[in-house]
Parts: sequence; structure tokens; C-alpha cells
Amino acid sequence: NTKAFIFDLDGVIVDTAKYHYLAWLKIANELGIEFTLEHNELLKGVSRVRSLDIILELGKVEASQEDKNKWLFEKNESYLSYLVDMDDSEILPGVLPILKYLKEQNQLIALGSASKNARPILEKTGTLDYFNAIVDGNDVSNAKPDPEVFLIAAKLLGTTPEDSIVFEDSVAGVQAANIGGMTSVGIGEESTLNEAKYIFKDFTHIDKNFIDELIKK
Ligand code: G16
Ligand code: MG
Repeated sequence: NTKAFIFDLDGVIVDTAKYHYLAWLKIANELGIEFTLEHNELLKGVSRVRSLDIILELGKVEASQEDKNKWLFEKNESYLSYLVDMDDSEILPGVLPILKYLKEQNQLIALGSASKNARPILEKTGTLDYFNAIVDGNDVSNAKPDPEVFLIAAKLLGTTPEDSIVFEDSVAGVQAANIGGMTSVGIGEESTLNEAKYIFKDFTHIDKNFIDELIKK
């Protein structure tokens, strides 16, 4: 049996959510908008452009497209500055053993991320070679919860949504997997990700038996 295992990037493979937060916080501070970690949950899995709009809505700030473009650029520059020294120590616990096990079992692996910075992150963490296909923010026109990113990934792998399993840390991403007709596995808090078919706190809680069951189905 061959299944498609589609991984989200930020918050699933690497812990970059903290850098996104710090970079957005800088912009929010400049604009005098309060931006808490709780607010940050709204941005997970959401595109850069939409993230800025959410922050501006929080602060009830209206802005010209020119200003928005400037802040989007600034945000990305400061986000990238956090990635300069990135290495494999940023890979989240339990991820590598699962990627290795899936490879040993000849399963197909894809990335399904909203980020336009996905490839350099995979390169820096040494995880690029695990992926049979990569779909990221440069390839999609509809953001999660639209299932586009995962549907393209399944198509590239030559599998159907029914034979695809999605690992996601965001509410929007879990919804995207469900809407796309895929098996959703939430990585994070049960209270936040309750729409997922299965939920695990992190990859250290996912064992080989669980993967075997998914492959057999
Ligand atoms: C990620 C993050 C989001 C971020 C988005 C766009 O998605 O979760 O917070 O806004 O990518 O990232 P960038 O500004 O690098 O293009 P995912 O889908 O990998 O969780
Ligand atoms: Mg994510």
C-alpha cells in the first residue's frame, strides 16, 4: 500500500511560528497595534498578505496598498533575519524518525505549506531530500482553509485525496485537509484542533503502529 503523507511546514516540521510572531510584532509595534500570542493563533497557516490584513483589522487601521507593500517587505526581511543561522536543531521533536520510517515503508511524502520561504527552510534544516513533491506559497492562489495546496500535492504524487494524510498545526490547515477529503492529523492542542480526525501533542506521540494503520487503510 502506498499513501501520500503531506506535511505542513511551520509548526509541524520546524518551529518557525515564533519567528513569524516576532517579525509581525515589530510591525504591529510600529503601528501602535496590540498584538498578543493569542492574536498570533489567527495567523497560523495564513498567507503573508492575509496576515497583515488581520493585524490591521485588529488595530482598526486603514492603509494604502503602498504602505501595505512596505510592511509586507519589512516583515519578510525581519523574518528572514531570524532564519540566517537556522540548522537542523530547529526541527521539531519526533519529526525525523517519522520521515525516516515513511521512507523505509516506501511511502510518498509532500510538503503543503502557505510559506513562500519553504524551500530555503527545508535546505537549511537538511530535510529537503525527504520530499517527493513540494507545494508552497509560491504555487497556490487560494489560501488555507481552501484545500488547493494539499490537492496539488496529492496530484503531484499521483494519489487521490482519500489516500492522502495531512499533518497540520493550524485550524485553517486542518479545515483545508477536511474540505479536500483527506485524513487530517492535528499536531498541537486538542482544544484548538478539535476538527482534526486525529490529534497529537507532537510527533513524539506518534508511533509506528499508528503510521502502519494509516498505510493499511
Ligand atoms: C506559514 C505560517 C504562517 C505564515 C505563512 C506565510 O504557513 O504558518 O504564519 O504567514 O506560512 O509565510 P511566508 O511569509 O514565509 O510566505 P504553513 O502553512 O507552513 O504553516
Ligand atoms: Mg503550520
